[in-house]
Amino acid sequence: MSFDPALVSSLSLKHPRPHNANFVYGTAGFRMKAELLDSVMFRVGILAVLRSKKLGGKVIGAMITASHNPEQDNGIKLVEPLGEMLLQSWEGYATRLANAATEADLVQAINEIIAAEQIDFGKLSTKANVVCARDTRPSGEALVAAVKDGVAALGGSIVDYGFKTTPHLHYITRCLNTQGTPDAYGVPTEEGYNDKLAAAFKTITAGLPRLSTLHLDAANGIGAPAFKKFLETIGSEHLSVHIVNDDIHSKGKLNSKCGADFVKLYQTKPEGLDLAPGQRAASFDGDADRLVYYYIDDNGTFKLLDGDKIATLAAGFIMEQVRIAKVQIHKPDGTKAPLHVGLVQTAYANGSSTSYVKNTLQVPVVFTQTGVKHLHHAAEHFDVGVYFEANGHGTVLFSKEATHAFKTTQGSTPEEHRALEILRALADLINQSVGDATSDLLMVEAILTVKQLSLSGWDKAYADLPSRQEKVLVAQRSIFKPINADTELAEPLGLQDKINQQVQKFNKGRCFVRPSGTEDIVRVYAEAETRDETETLSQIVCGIVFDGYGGVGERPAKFKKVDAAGNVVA
Ligand code: 16G
Ligand code: MG
Repeated sequence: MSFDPALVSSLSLKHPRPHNANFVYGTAGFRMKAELLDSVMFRVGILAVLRSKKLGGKVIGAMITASHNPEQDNGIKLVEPLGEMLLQSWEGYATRLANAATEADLVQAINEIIAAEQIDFGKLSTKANVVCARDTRPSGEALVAAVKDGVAALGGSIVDYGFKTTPHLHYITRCLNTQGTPDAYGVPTEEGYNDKLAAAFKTITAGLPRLSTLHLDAANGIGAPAFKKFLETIGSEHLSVHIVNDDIHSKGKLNSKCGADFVKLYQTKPEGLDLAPGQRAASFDGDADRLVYYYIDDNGTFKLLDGDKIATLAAGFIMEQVRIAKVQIHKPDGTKAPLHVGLVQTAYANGSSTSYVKNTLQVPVVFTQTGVKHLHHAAEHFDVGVYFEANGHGTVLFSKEATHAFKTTQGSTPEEHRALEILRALADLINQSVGDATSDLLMVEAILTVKQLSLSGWDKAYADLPSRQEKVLVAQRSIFKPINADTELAEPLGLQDKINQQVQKFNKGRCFVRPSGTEDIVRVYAEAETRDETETLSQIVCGIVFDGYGGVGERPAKFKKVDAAGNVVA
């Protein structure tokens, strides 16, 4: 026997599994009401050890957060050695461990994983290493203790980094695993992170006139203290940010009527922020991995600059610098080739942004399923892979060849030197391991500073099509089977035809239905040429789903009714 089943059992008894619970490791790990999570945390601790052992003792991250969810929720996700999300083929093991019904079944599940993955558990040289951190949720402390017990149950070691943003933990994990190698990513501390980003930001913006103050809504979450520390590091002469919604101590404030998710969903400014026309503002979500910008225009209209706008700003700017610097990739056969720039979006990307990227920027667009891991992997296929979800989660990935080319290209004019300097600094400024609100904010501020661009100036690139997102409560969301990067449904049979029949009645109409991976609902996204058309399309499809596919609870009056021929009757 390669581990001590008695130890696993005795520690597991301290973290009993709730009866009748069914846990699924979903898009963003386990996420639910915090009171249900104790046993899950313990078992994820076990899984982290197994993953580390499988990878020869590499450090695995465990982040305890429920992101933009309300304060009573919590969750956990594991981080791979280079900062990516847990390998998808291991998600099933997470689910298996979490649902093991008894201590004996848990021990059996561990043995199954060891066998399936051929983990040499007894090998003493591969000590398992785990690092963990948590956001500001009050439930976090006890849940961290449960993770530690899980790690201890299999004899692994764990270092607790305390309160950190999700991107901090991804960064730290990557730094720890690359220390002392040619791919060394940085000093594995929050201070190391702040120093690295501050230096890169200063390089890009040196000598340029400063932008006006940015008002930052930190969602009353971990982003508030984290960004304050960053501002102390960089100094107010380099960056002027005024943080609001920074109350991490009062109960119930986290993500409540504030934060990136709230602003994106309701297309309105958060509570706690007085926004005057012309002022610049941005929001983080509760664990500081999402970012959206916004402002009030001269007509008093709220204008959102979401993940699509951030992606297009970044892609356009990087392409411009690459062009100026005349950077080329050195191929293994000795020839040179232009950098391959690409953009990754999901079905939630506004149709206007996709047209702008394809037609104006002339950059190829790839669509993936919702969920950062899918976008991240697709972006890895480019030399410069820009990926963002419309909700503000994303980053830019540079291939090894691209970073090498930035470093080795010798510019011959001052313009070329400057563009190369910017590209090198961008590769440091942009978090390569995961979408990161702090790093993304600095990237946007740096680009806007170089271009001396206002938010309305940035916004002019293209006009969003009106869009609408609705939730429909259904009895069983698992009957909805999305295909084609979530843009269509294979099942329930016939539903997609009904949606298509409606969509073609609307100018620039687009609509899709997908089951949420984080909430027990189905989401309906609609887009059309005008706000009224968008609204109508949305309510028709919501009605079709609710009436024909298991809607539960009170039927929202705004949902429209259609007859068998697809005509709206009410
Ligand atoms: C999670 C995902 C996010 C995705 C969202 C979709 C990560 C780290 N986060 O928050 O990328 O947009 O889920 O939620 O993967 P939904 O399935 O409820 O629409
Ligand atoms: Mg988040």
